[in-house]
Amino acid sequence: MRSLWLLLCLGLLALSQVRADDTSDDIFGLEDIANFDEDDEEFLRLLEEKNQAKDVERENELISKLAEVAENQQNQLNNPVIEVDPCDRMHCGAGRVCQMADDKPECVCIPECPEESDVRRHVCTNKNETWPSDCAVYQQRCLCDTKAAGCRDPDNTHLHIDYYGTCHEARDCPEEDMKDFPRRMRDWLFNVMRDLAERDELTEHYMQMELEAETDNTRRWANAAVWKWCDLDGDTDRSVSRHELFPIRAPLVSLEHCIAPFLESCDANKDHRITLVEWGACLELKEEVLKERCDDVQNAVPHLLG
Ligand SMILES: *[C@@H]1O[C@H](CO)[C@@H](O)[C@H](O)[C@H]1NC(C)=O
Ligand SMILES: [Ca+2]
Ligand SMILES: [Ca+2]
Repeated sequence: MRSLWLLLCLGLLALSQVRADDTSDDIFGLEDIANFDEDDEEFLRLLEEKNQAKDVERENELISKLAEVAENQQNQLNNPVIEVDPCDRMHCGAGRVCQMADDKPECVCIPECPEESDVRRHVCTNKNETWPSDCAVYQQRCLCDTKAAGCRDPDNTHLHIDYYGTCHEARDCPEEDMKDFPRRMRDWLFNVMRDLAERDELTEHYMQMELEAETDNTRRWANAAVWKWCDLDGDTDRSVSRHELFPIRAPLVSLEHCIAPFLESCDANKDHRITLVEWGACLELKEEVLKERCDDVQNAVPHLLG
């Protein structure tokens, strides 16, 4: 069971790295876990692999960047001509890759996306259309942004992923399920945080908060809630926008029918942003236990990589 939490949170992490835009029925709660079939586990495993590959990519990028800086310094001492692949320095957005054009690096639409045969890799867009993969959606948007031949509809400049999985009818979240949802969500967040701590994948600051959550029952859920809220707040403006909810919402909509209405309910004043006070209230945590303790270091590396 523990390993499933792990897979889940790694899956979420994987998706959280797709800081691009915007998206399976029961993940939380122990009974629901028992309903997970092997295929679901396999899917989550694939997400984990994708995530690990991304991490490695990121690390490699960082290492090569640092090596490049060192090399440049060396070259400047030895030799005024610096030779670096200009594409190494380019960071193209989702659906784009770097290519040389007239000796200049340029971001172009990704020519081809990997074939996806797994229906769970399908994505449902804001236009309620099923696309074969997230890559295909980003590629399409790029083609439309650049007015290229492959653009199927000029409107597709606004195409984004609403959720992972094939498009389906909106499912009801029965009142009894919704009532129990905050508790399940709290437990789930705590379990995710604990698993990350066990794998030594939290920053020092969040490790400390996890330890506190383990040892002090009054802090157990509060610390996990604060951590996740900080984690979602990618731009550190101390509020979670709709866009920033993507990593928690998109992968779960098809799996967990209450997640969408739950997240809607968190934005109590409907200003499209979730403050820590709103987040705490919708998780049914007392305001006095919620202290904003974000670790801005968590976002330092991605920012550095641009
Ligand atoms: C989205 O598409 C699905 C299947 O294609 C359909 O069942 C559903 O009613 C559509 N939803 C909306 C909001 O149109
Ligand atoms: Ca924010
Ligand atoms: Ca709000």
